[in-house]
Amino acid sequence: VTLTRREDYVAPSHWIRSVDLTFELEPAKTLVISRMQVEPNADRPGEPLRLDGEDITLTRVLVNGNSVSFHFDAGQLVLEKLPAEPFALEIRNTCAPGKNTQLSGLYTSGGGFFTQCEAQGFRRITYFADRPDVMAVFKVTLRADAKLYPMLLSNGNLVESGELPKGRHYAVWSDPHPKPSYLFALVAADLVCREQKIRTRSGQDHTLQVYVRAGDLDKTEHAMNSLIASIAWDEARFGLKLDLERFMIVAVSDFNMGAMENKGLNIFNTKFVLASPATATDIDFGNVESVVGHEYFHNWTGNRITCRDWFQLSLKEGLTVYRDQEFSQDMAGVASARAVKRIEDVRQLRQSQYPEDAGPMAHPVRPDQYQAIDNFYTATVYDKGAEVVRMMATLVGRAGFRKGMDLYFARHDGQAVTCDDFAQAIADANHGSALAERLDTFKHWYAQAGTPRLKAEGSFDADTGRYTLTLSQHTPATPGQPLKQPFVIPVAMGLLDAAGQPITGTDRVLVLDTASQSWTFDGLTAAPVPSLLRGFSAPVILEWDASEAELFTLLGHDTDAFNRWEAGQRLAVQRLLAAVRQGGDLVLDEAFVSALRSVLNDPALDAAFKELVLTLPSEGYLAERMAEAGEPIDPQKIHAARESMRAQLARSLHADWVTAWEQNSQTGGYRPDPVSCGRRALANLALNMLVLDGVAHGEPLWQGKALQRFKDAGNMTDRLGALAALVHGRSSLAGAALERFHAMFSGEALVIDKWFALQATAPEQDGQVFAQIKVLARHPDYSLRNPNRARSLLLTMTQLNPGAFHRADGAGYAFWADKVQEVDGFNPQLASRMARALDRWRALAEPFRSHARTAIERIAAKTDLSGDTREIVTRALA
Ligand code: B3K
Ligand code: ZN
Repeated sequence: VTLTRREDYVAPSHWIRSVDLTFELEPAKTLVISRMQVEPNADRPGEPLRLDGEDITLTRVLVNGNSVSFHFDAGQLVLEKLPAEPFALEIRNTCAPGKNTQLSGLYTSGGGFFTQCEAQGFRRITYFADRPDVMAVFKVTLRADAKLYPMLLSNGNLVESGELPKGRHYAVWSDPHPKPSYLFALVAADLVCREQKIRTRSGQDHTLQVYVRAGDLDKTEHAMNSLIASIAWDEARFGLKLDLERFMIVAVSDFNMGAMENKGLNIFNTKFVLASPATATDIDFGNVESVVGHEYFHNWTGNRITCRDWFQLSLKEGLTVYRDQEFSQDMAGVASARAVKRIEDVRQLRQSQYPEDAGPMAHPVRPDQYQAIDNFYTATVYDKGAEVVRMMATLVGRAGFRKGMDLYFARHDGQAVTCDDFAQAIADANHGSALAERLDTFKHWYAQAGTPRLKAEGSFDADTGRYTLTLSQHTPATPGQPLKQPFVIPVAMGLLDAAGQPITGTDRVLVLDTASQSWTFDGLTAAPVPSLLRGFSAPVILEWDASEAELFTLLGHDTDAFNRWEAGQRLAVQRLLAAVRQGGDLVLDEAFVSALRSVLNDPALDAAFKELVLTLPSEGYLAERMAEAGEPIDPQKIHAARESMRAQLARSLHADWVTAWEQNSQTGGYRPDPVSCGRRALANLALNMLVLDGVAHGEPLWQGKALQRFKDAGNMTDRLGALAALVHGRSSLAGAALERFHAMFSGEALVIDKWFALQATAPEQDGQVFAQIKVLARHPDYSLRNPNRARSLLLTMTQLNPGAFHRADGAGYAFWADKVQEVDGFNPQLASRMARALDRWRALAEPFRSHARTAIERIAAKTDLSGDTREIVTRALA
């Protein structure tokens, strides 16, 4: 096991200035010829050239046309006694794309060839200095059977194409922009394309193309529109223009993650390209827009300016997530829709990043070491990284952030740089700002893992009319980092009076940069209600002993939509955890119910926001809250308490759910805009509650209505929502509806994924859901080989259905361990992702904890376990 350390970074011994690649494409054996112009690094004269290679067969090495001696060391090809002047290096090797089940490097999917090179897939194609600080100009010749692979694509511009003997053809592509090897891509497949010519604001002409399989063309309009919108947005908001004549997106159904930003040739998981009203939900439409945006925005933040080394991954990922979040907010438009998107992003951060930061995989946004870099494409690097960028933007203001970005590009365009370079540019463009004044302290966000606890205490002195707010911070130890320095925490806040009205002049952004600090507010006539951390201005855990009255005031009146939602969640969490602790029944109080009723019936609020407020905190979120309080997590007690609260809200708000359904269930012709998406979401929640209540009380009315809705639905959001109401409500009508759904969409892989996932999220009762998941794992349509399908059942269960996964008999863990072992045999990246499911095992109560340890140990005992999965289980058991 080798550990790579950030502090060991050294510049490369040689630069590779250009690469001319020729591929003779065959599934069983592809020949690769690589002709490189190599230049010794003047700072490291006389050093050997070490080239990375993995699972490929070397056939020839020529330096300036002559054969040379070489040897292998630690998996690298080592060339010694090389010329001191620039030289030509030619390498020939073969690889076997048809046998590449890892989906990293060059592989086949659905009869075509596709690549995935980030982070270290290029070395599985040919020998190369496979590191992001080596940037070369690529020219690529593809040769393949013309019938089987009519489309031959690579990065940049098509310069030549034509016929070859024996039914083959070729294409030559040239990319003028120097790039690291991880941004290389090729596609050779039988695809069709939607094309659109555009002229941008600045008057440049471009050709945009979305390539898919023949039957999928009618599902590409939304991706194309999202791409056009992304191009316009980046130019308008950041002054960043498309620098290529042609920009292509290709969809592939076997893909380890979401999508990949290869220069000019983005390759996407079909899940984030294909969308039609009949097959995709509102959430899918939103995801397509944000992922298309994300990959497009990488063209500047990632491709034009890339990472010096993989420890700097958040340089491009944190920044690009921030950019795609802002894009989606701008697309949503009005303030209330922006707030909904912000709440969803924060919910995601807390659901996935907070547990990561509290568990064995905790690492800084800029990690210090790794065994397998693929394990560090994490919620911390992406989502917490985006929060770090967002805090910078808060500290320098919107215009200041734009100035900082401009300076970043002016300084570093065409370079491979570090997170320090980015932060420095933002600070240097904003002298005297709250960021520039404390940049070194701010950068602890890059270096220290763990979620800070922000404690807030207020006191009011009636004699002087002064309110004092004291903020203090503390960050728990994480693996390898026992002691933490204080962070710079921007706390957006304001004060409300007891009636919930904002107190003029109290809105501000406090900047806490020490262990503890106080602020005063004068001229008050009564104790105010503080609204703290508005818009979730920092990725911390706010420890604030709010009274029930304060929370009700915030829920009912705060001007900040995020904190209104947050107050509702806190009220729910307090009740749920009290029930878990007492082990007794949960009896909902009228105050809480009527506060939720007011939100549900408030004509001034958006449906989307109502749906968020009325959705209870997830079981995973509740588990983390228990762990934060130092209490062992009992997933079954949490599940029982939450189910009980859902049932009571279904009952006590029955009339209000009916109204919500009646007002929101007809949205007319399908459009995925924020208003109609919000209405569909609320209608689906209402239907879910009404069916739940109907089943509980033996009333068939709403089950029948749900079935009718399922049959009549004009779009997938309504159809799946109705089906979910039946399945999640355990209606006796669910089985037949599921069968019908399966038959309706048998040719639609992405919809069949939903069919598996829906059943994997059904609320557990007496082990029936887990039993059904095991049955589904043997369904003829189920397969671990396709990552989307594998995830639809397994990751859905482990991440979203704690009640089914965490069983007192440990059978859920044993099932998981079997599947992780199996997948590890052919796709280590997918296996190591799945292996993260029990990261938090130490926080579990008995008997879960002991069963979990046994299951992890069983995975660890597999002798030929991949390096990726080994890193995960070793850290879990450490
Ligand atoms: N940069 C890719 C992720 C690559 C993951 C490699 N294991 C997608 C993205 O973040 O845009
Ligand atoms: Zn990215």
